[in-house]
Amino acid sequence: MEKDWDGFFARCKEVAQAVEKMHSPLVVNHYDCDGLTSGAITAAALEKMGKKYRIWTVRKIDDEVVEKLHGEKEIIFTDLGGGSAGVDRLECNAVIIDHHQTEGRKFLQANPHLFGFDGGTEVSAAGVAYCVFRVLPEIAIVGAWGDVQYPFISINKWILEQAEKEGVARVEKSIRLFGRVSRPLAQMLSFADEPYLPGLTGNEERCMQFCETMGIRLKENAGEGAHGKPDAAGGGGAGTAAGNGLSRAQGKFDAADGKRWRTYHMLNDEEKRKFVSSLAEFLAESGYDRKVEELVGESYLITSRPQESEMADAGEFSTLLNACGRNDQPQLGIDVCLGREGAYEQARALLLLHRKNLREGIAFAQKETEDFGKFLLLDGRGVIADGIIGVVAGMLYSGERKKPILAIALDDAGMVKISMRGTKELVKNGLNLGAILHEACAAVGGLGGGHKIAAGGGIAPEKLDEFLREIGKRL
Ligand SMILES: [Mn+2]
Repeated sequence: MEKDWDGFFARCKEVAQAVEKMHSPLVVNHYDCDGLTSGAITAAALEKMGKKYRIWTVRKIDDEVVEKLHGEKEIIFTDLGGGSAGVDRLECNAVIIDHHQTEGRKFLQANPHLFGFDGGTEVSAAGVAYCVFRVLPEIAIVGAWGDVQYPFISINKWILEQAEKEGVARVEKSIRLFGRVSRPLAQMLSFADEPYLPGLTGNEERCMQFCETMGIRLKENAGEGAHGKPDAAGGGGAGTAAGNGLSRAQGKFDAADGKRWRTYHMLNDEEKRKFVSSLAEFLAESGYDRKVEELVGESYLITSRPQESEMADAGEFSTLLNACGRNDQPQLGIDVCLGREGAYEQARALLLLHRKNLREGIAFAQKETEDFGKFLLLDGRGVIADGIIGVVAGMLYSGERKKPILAIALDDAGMVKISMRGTKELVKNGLNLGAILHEACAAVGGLGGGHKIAAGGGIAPEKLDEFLREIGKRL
């Protein structure tokens, strides 16, 4: 199918007009980063229209959720609904803003798949919500990052251009390590796992030496530096295991001398260049066979938010929101997107807890993941929370694997939650996890679906063996 830009935007406009006619809709959104951001964009639009609204964040659309929605008069679904036949049973005025694979529903739906675009790579639900409502483009960028859609192409790129025009975001070629904004330089290096830095990852002492050798200062006086104002983010005290002062600092002040640890984001342009080229050189000398280009990539800076908080970088902002959604505090994440007072500080505290849970989950996964022939199996039942099992599977899953990974956990109701992750390479060779999981779950009376590269579902615990056979048959 040809990409139909005009058709897509015309549909978005239709959805906006339908929402304008609503009186006090219920927004039903998904609980991940893209779900929270698409919900927040919708909420901001409704506030601008002066409408009353409520938000209900859910993990998936199942019979129970559909049952609870009976009696609602007006519903706006975001980041879900497009793939759920159950939605068609509702008798109400509803619109769907989604980017998951869909064959269309009985309700009016803005979805890139209906117009020849790939919702897995070209636009997220937050992006579709922006195309509908035209507010908070920078939040749409965060949503797309959360759904791993970088580097931006197609509709995502168009949204980025709108954000740049409004002066709320900026693209930068930057080092591709997590923590550019929130971690002290040496800690950013020592925590690097994608790409893994031989000789540096896991060795904070050596990372500090590395920075000192190239003449980049690790600390500066408060008030100094690129952004020139004291840290707006508030308290430190993050704590990785027992480490030294640096580990506990998390981009904040060192209690010993009152100076502040510098982050990559605080370096000037010349220092940034030096940092990247020295790192490339160091890795070449240690026999690292990857290309230097892999160390740098596009990052998306959110210029409308405090520059020394996680919110300054789309990647770190999305991690902050995932921490909210996956720890049962979706409203907090939405409040952060909407810039509500005090929300960021609370979200950051949750993020620290979330990181601890992830570290423990990954440590377990590294030991316990089994090879099941056609796929890898991570059985996290009773150990890893269902809210983070997909993230753990994704983080564990470096791009070089030859097989998809299937991770399972138990939800509150004792059902088995399933997360599958593939690689771009596997998808290029024809893998469609969304379709496979949809079929295999349906074969055992469960529900599943999603994207080609990442999908999820749920089944009854006694059906697990049968389900694993169904998956094996289809891979
Ligand atoms: Mn999404």
